[in-house]
Amino acid sequence: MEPRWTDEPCQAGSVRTEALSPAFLAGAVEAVGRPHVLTDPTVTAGHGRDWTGRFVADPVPVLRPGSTEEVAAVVALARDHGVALVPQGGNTGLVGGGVALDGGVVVDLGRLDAIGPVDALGGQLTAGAGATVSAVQAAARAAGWEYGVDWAARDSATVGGSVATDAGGLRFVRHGGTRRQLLGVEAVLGTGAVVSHLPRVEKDNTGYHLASVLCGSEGTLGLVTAARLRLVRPKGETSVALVAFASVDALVAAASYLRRAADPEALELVLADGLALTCRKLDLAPPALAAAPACLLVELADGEGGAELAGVVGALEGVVDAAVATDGPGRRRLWRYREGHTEAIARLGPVHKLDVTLPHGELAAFVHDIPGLVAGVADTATVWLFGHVGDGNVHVNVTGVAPGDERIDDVVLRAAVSRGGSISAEHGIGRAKVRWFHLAHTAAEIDAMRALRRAFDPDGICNPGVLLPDAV
Ligand code: 2HG
Ligand code: ZN
Repeated sequence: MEPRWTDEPCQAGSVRTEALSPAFLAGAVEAVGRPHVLTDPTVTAGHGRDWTGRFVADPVPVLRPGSTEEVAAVVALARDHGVALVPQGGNTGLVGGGVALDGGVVVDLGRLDAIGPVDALGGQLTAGAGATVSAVQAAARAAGWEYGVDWAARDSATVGGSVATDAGGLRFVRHGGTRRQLLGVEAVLGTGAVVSHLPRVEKDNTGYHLASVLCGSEGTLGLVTAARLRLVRPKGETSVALVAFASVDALVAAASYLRRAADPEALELVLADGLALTCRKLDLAPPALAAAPACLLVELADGEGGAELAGVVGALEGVVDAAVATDGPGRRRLWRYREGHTEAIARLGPVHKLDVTLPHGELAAFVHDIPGLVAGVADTATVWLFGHVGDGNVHVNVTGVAPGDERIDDVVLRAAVSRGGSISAEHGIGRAKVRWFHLAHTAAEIDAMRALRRAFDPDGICNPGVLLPDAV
């Protein structure tokens, strides 16, 4: 099914209106309790729009289960009535995967926000799907550990969403993404079965790792209700540098050198235009740096109050200037230039977000080519590039074009693939990239995924229209 874009009128009588039937709603009230069945469009509107502003759904009921048993009751009800379930956490998704564009109901898992005790010896905890990433980080820190996954939406984004999309984030270069932290999950599958494997042991190779299968499945196999997460050692004192480079090529070479020669906590790319926009839109004083086309943000464990990082930066080639911060406020100020990009760009209107990864050797050429390639298909477009250079992950944001203008997506995704890259690094496929999924996998792989989906969700109620090209 084609996504409906914000500039297209809504069709009356869209699919799966059974969700609005009195019998379904009465069942929903029985399953989760009357206060947790939201049907007033003024209340549910926020659940129908994701962070791109590009995917906007007609209002649908929102169900708010408060336990795994209630989620199971919702799945049973949905199977009986043939109603699609769209799981939602903090609704910070960027690919239209968490909004009910094709109707059905939204299942808001925010009430499942309990965080269990930290196993302080083993470095693990169990978090409900609705726990925010920042709440997990705080619980880990309070017990002398750290959670290895982090990104700007940490206060809204949830564990469930992070598992569903295999979210990557700002620390991937150091700790990997969500899948690498995931020891086990509890979930209600589309079959209605509750699977709960939340092991207290780190090494556990007992057969299929269902947690890995569900991780990145974007709600198409079932609804994740809790996750057992591995914690990492605290990063201790760090210093942050914003390093201005004479060219993107020099910056990419420096990032590669730093991955080999140091142990960076983060390696992030910002370009001059994105930096200027972020300062303008968020009212930030620009960094005290000489003008340069590109900056690398480096965070490094630094027991010497900045001296270690200064030494490392001093060894890099192509550096024009650098600002180093060693205290909390200074570090946060430098990070804001990078983390503020999404918010600043959102103020320009709906955004095409293409979250691609490139082999490291192709990254600089890709960054050079993209503005010209996009201008070739839409001369009103403005391209914003930033991202996790340490992982080869560039966020291509395009503004100034219609939300439904897929020529933009097409040219960017094909450019990434033609250079050996991936069409999705960390945001997922959602509805936004279904059309290009075949660029990422062979027909045999897609068939295997479809078979898996049929086994987990025989009635096709789990986030239909998302991830795989055809309906199951
Ligand atoms: C980030 O790295 C997020 O800040 C969002 O993945 C990227 O807004 C985006 O395109
Ligand atoms: Zn990112």
